[in-house]
Amino acid sequence: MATILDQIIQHKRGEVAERQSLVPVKLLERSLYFNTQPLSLRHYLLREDLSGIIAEFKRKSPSKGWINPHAPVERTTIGYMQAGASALSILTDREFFGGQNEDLITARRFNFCPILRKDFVIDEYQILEAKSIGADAVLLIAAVLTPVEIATLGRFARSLGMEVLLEVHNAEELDRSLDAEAVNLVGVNNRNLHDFSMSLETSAELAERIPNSFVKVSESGLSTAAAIRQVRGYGYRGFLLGEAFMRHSRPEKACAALV
Ligand code: IGP
Repeated sequence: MATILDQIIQHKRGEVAERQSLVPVKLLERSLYFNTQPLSLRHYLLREDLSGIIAEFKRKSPSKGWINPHAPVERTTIGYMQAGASALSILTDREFFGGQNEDLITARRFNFCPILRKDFVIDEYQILEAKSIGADAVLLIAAVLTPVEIATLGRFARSLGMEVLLEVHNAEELDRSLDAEAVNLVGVNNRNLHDFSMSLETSAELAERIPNSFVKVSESGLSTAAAIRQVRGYGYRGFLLGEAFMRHSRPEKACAALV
């Protein structure tokens, strides 16, 4: 049976082909942001004066359904940063997460901080697109990419000055995907994208297998300051939180309460 991840990737292939025929690479390269220097997510996460929190803007998800269809991007992202988040993660997938590129463009317009474009990257076109809308970093998900794809896509993003967060869920994905020239941050997803089961033990188990040259990010299922302290103790310097904030009508207030 096709898992949700298979469905997302299948849909994404069609979407990328469609987008590509609508907006050719030549046009992306002429965008305002194309020649600007991205901010370093790594540096922001390692700064001792910041929280390490990557605050996510996510309207819905396959595991939770609608989380928050109403919160405006401007107020939420500005509020996240004023609350003390280190960076933003913006879901741009429309079909499964209710996002759009325009959300990232809006967040970019109002915030000076690293912005991660959260989507399912399978093609270099999406990396050019990320750059053209002002993203500083892209996500590559090991569960849906071969080692060669990770190396190629990651190096391509790096060649454009962006940083790459590699997402893994188990030791096998980690061991086959680590490429220092393609990836500079490693995210351990506490949520299994195949069956949505969640455990902070995943962060505990994988921490020591990740060389210290990569900045470690713990993703998903974090909702309290205690949980963040716990994974910080395992060596993580980045903490990606979405639902814990977005399930409130004013997500930025939930962020302020936690930082
Ligand atoms: C945030 P949570 O449990 O705080 O809402 O999780 C983030 O980690 C999650 O949205 C996520 C994600 C992804 C979404 C992690 N990896 C890949 C889409 C694609």
